Amino acid sequence: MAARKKEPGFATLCIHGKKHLDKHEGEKPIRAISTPIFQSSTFAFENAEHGAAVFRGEDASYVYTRLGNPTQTALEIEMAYLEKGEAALALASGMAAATTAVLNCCQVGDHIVSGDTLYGGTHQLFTQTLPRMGITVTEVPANDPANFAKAIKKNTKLIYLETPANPTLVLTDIKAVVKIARAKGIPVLVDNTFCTPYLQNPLEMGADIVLHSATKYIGGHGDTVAGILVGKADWIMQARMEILRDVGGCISPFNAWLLLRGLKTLPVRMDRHMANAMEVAQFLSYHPKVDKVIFPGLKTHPQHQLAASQQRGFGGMISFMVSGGREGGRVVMDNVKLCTLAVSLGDVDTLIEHPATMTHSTYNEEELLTVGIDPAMVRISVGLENVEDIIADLRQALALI
Ligand code: LCS
Repeated sequence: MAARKKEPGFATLCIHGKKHLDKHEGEKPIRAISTPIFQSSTFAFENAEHGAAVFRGEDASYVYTRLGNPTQTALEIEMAYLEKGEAALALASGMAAATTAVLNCCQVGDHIVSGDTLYGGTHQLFTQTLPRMGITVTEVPANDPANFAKAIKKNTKLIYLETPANPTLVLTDIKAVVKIARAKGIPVLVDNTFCTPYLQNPLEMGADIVLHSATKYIGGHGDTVAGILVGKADWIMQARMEILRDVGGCISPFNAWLLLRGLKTLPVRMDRHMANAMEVAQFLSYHPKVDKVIFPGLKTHPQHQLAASQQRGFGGMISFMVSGGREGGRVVMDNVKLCTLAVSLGDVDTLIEHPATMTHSTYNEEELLTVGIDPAMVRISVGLENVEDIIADLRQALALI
């Protein structure tokens, strides 16, 4: 019997990709090791009939970078492959990806059910902007799948999950929610930003759409803003040819290239983020000035078992509450020297921020308390520095409380 061809490992795929778009017609054959940046807004037609055929949809040649560009395509092929989906669409930001996904699923009069802890920008989209367009959203505690079942209405057209959620690190049991949604024919979207495809593949668990703020771990170096959607080929085609075409949130070729470069080191970076985060979480959990540490890798996390079974690792994000409440948190954030006080996450640098007044200031006081974003909560995106240096920095800042 012929041996089954073994799939290359994740790290190999991140570096070598599924397809290389690096062969050019030139004076000499070229095989670049890095995908070229096609820094071109438009693409020439061979003749008038060729152009007309492209616009009739009979020829798939590149037309215009808002609709597609070879560097974007290389990224989309790679992301679809890593997320085990049929196709992907690269966009200008994670929020462009969220808006594109919602508009591709819903119209006026439709309804979405989502978890109640989301990135603050997504919460604002759901509670302010979409209702103005006649799309309503019910946000429910995401740790119990039954809450999603209860909130579904006749006009529900999308279930939107963020797991682990920003910044409370609440997990949602993807398979359980998919089961509920399937019975009603409702698509499930999972924002996989915190895990990346290295740690979690929601499509393999039955979800229909994966979303990334690629600004974070995919890019990984704090130098670009971008978003990705992965899903069925026809859904992605509609998102590109209707929503992206009309709303216009396309990614630049250069940013697509930065993400391709970021992907090459994704597994190596994630391993180090996770190892560092585990040590930082342990340090914090034994520190006398720290009241509570939220990290899915700690046994004290109420969903530690779900994290261990649903994910292939616990990620690099930690939230913690220091004694002295909000003022204690302020002392830490104002006195760190190595860690940078900044929003965003998933960068090589360790970033520290205050969700209640920064990333999640779109939640009002009551909502913050309901969803568990304590005013004393400090969020840390553990970077790739030597972990002893990160810990020493936090130790000296905590000593000032
Ligand atoms: N989804 C998640 C889970 C996020 O954390 C973010 C941004 C987005 C979507 C939106 O992506 P963007 O448009 O920024 O690429 N989260 C941020 C954060 O926690 N700090 O700054 C941005």
